[in-house]
Amino acid sequence: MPMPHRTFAQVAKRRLTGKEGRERIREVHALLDELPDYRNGPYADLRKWLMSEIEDSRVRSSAIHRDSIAVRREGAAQIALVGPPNVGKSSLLQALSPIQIKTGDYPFTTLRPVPALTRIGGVLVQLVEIPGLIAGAAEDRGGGRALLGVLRSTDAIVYCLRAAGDVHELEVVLAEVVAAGIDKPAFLAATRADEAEEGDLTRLAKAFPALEVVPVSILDEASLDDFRAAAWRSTGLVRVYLRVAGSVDEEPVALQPGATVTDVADLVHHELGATLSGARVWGSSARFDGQRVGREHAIHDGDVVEIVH
Ligand SMILES: Nc1nc2c(ncn2[C@@H]2O[C@H](COP(=O)(O)OP(=O)(O)OP(=O)(O)O)[C@@H](O)[C@H]2O)c(=O)[nH]1
Ligand SMILES: [Mg+2]
Repeated sequence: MPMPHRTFAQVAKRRLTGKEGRERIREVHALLDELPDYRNGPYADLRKWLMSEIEDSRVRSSAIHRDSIAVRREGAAQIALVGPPNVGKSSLLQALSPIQIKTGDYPFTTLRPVPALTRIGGVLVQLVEIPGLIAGAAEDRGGGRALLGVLRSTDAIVYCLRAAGDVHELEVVLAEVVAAGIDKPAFLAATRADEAEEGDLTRLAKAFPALEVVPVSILDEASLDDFRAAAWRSTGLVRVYLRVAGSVDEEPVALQPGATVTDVADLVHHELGATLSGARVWGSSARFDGQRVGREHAIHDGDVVEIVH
């Protein structure tokens, strides 16, 4: 038997008294977990009230947490995941990396940016979940300015929306990003794609014509591979495999778009960059396997490069 709803409300209020910030939000989450899962009636009202408590606490506590929000960059590129709450951002991070992160069937499970390293085609890339960008974020509502600050320094953005979700929810987030003057390479992950209905993807593509739509479900390994590929493309980086004494390294190195053979040599050893005469190249930038090229030859993603002294 669940606790009568009036008693629950009293208990909840008592447990929240005197708690602020993260502590209060943690208590609200604990209460939500204990609340019977009715979709209508007094328990549903309690759920709604608790949800609004989370948002209010976030707004109130943003000032306190403002300076502890920075994310240390790691890996060859940093990609931010943004979107409305509860679309599965944390679940994606969890599916793509070894980190343990809290996920939950309610909004604002994640309260500050969470980084996770993932390996894409042999290169380490940092994904960062940016939680809780709400309407008014660009004016600092909900600590939005600091969250947008993290976004400002990333290399690319993945906008996340449930495939079956309401486009308006993402429009709100996009509007805040635009209002903050942030413009990055981006795509749209249509999350929880296993729950999608016919026509959902077309609907999203129509609503966000500037964004490539990539359906993804944590239950579908192939869709996670598609997500990785899209994430890699969004960085614009190129991968190069070094060939030394006839054998090719398994792990590629990552370079900025437009990188030349000299940049590759620089990565290996700075002096090498100064002294090389050229390289031999296999891959799409070469006209034939092992083509001899000069120092300024621009390499392509996936090329194999052997430095020639
Ligand atoms: N069916 C299905 N459910 C998913 C998928 N990804 C996430 N979920 C569920 O969606 C809910 C929300 O997931 P989270 O990963 O916590 O979402 P979030 O976007 O990080 O949410 P907040 O941090 O609260 O903003 C959880 O109940 C997940 O189990 C998916 O691919 N398919
Ligand atoms: Mg989350």
